[in-house]
Amino acid sequence: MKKKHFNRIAAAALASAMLMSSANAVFAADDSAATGKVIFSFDFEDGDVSAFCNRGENDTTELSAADEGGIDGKYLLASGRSKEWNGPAFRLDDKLEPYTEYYISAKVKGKYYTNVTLSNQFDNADGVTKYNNLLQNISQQNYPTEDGWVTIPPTKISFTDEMKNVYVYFEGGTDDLFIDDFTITEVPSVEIEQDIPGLKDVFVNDFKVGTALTPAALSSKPTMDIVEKHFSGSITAGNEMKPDAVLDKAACQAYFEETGDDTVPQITFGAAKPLLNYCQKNNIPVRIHTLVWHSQTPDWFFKVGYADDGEWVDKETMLARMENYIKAYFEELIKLYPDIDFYACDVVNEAWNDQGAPRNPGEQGDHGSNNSAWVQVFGDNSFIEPAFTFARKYAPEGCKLYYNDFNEYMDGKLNAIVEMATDLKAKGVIDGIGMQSHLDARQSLDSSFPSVNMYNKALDKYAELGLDIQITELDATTPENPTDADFKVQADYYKGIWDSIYAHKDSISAVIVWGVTDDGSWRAKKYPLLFDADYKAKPAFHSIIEGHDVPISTNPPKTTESPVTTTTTGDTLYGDANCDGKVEIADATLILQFLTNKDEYSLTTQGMKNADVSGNGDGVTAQDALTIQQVDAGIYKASDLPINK
Ligand code: 9MR
Repeated sequence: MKKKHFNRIAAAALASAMLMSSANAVFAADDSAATGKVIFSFDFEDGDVSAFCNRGENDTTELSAADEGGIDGKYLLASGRSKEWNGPAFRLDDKLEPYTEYYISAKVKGKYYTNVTLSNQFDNADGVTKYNNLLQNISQQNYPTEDGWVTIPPTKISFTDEMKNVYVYFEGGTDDLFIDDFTITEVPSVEIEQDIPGLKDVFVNDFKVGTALTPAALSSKPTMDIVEKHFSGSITAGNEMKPDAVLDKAACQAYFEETGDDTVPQITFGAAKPLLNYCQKNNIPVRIHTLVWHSQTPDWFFKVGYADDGEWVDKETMLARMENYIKAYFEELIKLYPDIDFYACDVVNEAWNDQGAPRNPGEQGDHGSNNSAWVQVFGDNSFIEPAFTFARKYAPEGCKLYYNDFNEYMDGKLNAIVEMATDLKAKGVIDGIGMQSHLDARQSLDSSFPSVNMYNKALDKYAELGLDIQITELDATTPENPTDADFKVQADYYKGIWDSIYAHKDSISAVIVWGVTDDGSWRAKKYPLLFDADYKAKPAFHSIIEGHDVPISTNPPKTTESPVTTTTTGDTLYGDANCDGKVEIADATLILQFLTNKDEYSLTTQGMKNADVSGNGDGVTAQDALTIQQVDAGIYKASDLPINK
């Protein structure tokens, strides 16, 4: 990479011009089909490491450009690291665009035993600093090396506009780290299919069609294009509105210490905010998932003093905690998002086992554990009714209340749900049943489970209750390593299930598919969704709309973001250095290329005029390229050009 032409060009041209980033980062002109356009590339040959920093006051890392032991000239040396978490770090949100996917790649060298992690740090919407690992176990053992230099494969990163102080950093061990060829490229954008109808539009007169999302999806444009076109009837937060995401342990304990009252749980929607902001902005109704569940609910919630090692509280205390939790949950949602249509809420989730009995008492344990701390404290499933009663009391108007479960077609569970729902209906506290519908398409339609017939019978039973039904988490797996034939069975199975849903449409108000593309599913290995990892509609998608009227999409086909255009003065389109009628990054690139190598790159006379956007009248300079880049970054409007007239 070091030898590539673009690096030298840009390094030279930008040495005086890169005000936007604090360093002479390389704003490159390379367009590679595999990894996308190069946005920054540092080879450190100019000795400048100022774009990198350590991780704050307590990080002892010192950064310098060194050349002893490098692959090819200089590199970034991170020395004096006294803690595993010490940097180096590189800030992203002041240089890159939110909602855009980038690849980070680099070469790293440590000791032969060093295990590096590429991590990400950011402040969330509540100003709380969060961390996550992008790539772990980067070591000489695990990745190809040249003389001990480990080549990190392009690793995806993206962020939303609510995330501030977004950094990527290298951590691991306390030895010196060497970094070279640190490169950021833009993941090539993908257009979703426009010649298929929006799923939500096909069934617009029948039921809402929606999906589940986690915040990471928000920064994937093609994913969100699919959401907008097909699933914008309803959004469920995949994890962020569950008790473990909402309950704030430190705040619970602090409140208890301050007041002596341990029945007023403290909550936060920090994790859900990016999703809820998206729904608010796009006017998308939200399903709340979920209030009372045995899983993804911390044990300390049920313990004296909210302490991990505390005793279980008594039933009375837990009832008070439950009421105050549900009250705070709804009050906070209404306060934060008065405009969102919270139209449905899973009040209680998965309380009955397949045989129709309560779960076992006990701590939560591993995922999939049958234990329930609710049963531990209440002795049985008698926590269900108060949960609904409190939800009815505090839920916003129009928010329907559901009992939600999987394997909802198994006889034992089905009967228990019907009995419970009949009672709750008589008490006026339940509105519907959520059928999760995590289904399995197998080798043949006959061996798929549940059979379409079994599923259809369950729908009949729930419909007979006179309550609403929502299909809340639909997915249907293929076998592992599926063949085309398996995808065909999956399509036929989906059609059978969907037709059965459609036949009950008078009792069904929403159908939610549990995820957007197969690779993002919780059962990714078995390709259970309607869109593949390349954002293409699968046979299953086509099968479920077959036979239905296909409306003209209410969303006009979306194209990639329209390039910025400027006002013109005579024939001059300021910023349009390459005279293609648009002002975009390519114009800045051409200016830099032109400045560094006029033999290879030229500007037309009109291009020269168009390019002179900064300090207008002083000819074409690197400052002009920077100004166009700043337009692209939203710092200036295109209509502001030329600046400094
Ligand atoms: O989709 C969720 C996945 O990201 C979590 O790892 C998992 C952990 O419990 O929960 C998944 O969602 C579950 C939902 O909340 C309830 N029904 C089963 C879903 C799949 O496990």
